[in-house]
Amino acid sequence: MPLGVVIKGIGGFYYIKSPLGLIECKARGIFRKNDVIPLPGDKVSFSIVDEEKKLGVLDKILPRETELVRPAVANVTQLAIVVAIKSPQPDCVLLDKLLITARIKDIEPIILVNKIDQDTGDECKKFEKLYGKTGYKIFFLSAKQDMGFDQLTDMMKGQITVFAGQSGVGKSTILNRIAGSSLMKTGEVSNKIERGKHTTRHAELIELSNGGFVADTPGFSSFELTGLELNDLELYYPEFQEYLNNCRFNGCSHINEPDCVIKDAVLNGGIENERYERYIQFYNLLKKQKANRYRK
Ligand SMILES: Nc1nc2c(ncn2[C@@H]2O[C@H](COP(=O)(O)OP(=O)(O)OP(=O)(O)O)[C@@H](O)[C@H]2O)c(=O)[nH]1
Ligand SMILES: [Mg+2]
Ligand SMILES: [Zn+2]
Repeated sequence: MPLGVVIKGIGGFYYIKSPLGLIECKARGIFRKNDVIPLPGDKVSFSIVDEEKKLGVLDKILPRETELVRPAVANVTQLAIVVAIKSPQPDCVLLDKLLITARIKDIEPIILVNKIDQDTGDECKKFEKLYGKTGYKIFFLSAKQDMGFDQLTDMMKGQITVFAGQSGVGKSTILNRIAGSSLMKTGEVSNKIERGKHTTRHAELIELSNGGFVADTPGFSSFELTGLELNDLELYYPEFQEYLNNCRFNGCSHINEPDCVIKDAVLNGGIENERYERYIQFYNLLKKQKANRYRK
């Protein structure tokens, strides 16, 4: 049975990119019966029904390695979190939540700082200082002036990358620039799916000429941190790791306890104060969530 990757699902049809071309498939009834919905990014096996018209039936979904809920995409390997350097002002609460969420789901985050053409002072430097210690890859871009794209496009190679972030930061503009030349080459996809006719409520993977897949998402402003235990929050801060386990108290929350190496590191500049402040904010939020869970 041939194998392929679901690019998009719409109205009960699934478009599967495969060595045989783009195949339009219906899913077998068993999926609906079991309440399983094939997602973009799913690796699947299918059977050909009409070779000429490239029609088939989606038979089986291979086990998912990762699963994002919003957007609903399977097997995402990379989350590109986009902020604008100045307008709109970076929402670092959202950024930090997205960084944590990516790691919870075993997806590698990268940070894209867009609109650097609007940096009139030292905003980029400030951002670099604030997030450099996380060790996450940071790309400084201007989608408008086509700056910073060679390296970024290389990062998409062999990955399934989802773009996320606030509204208006330039996600779609960046994606169009990255996909630009390859959008032509994937004309096969555009004709068949009639790109643009449907509003993008459903995620769609776009294939790049270097073999990577990318997906856009509409901007959003906030979401709840879930899927982690209160005491594990510290594990999602890469710059905390070298200090952990050296506090006086086991299970130190790094907030009010004495002899806390995390607090020391914040004072000594080993950890950025702003990142730490948001850690406290998230810690308290998770604590409240936990209390509410027990009350119910
Ligand atoms: N100055 C400047 N403007 C940019 C740049 N990139 C995008 N823009 C502009 O920013 C605005 C928003 O860009 P979009 O690509 O629509 O932003 P988005 O993140 O997709 O927004 P949503 O789809 O609402 O989430 C548009 O007017 C773009 O032209 C840039 O590098 N510099
Ligand atoms: Mg957009
Ligand atoms: Zn501590």
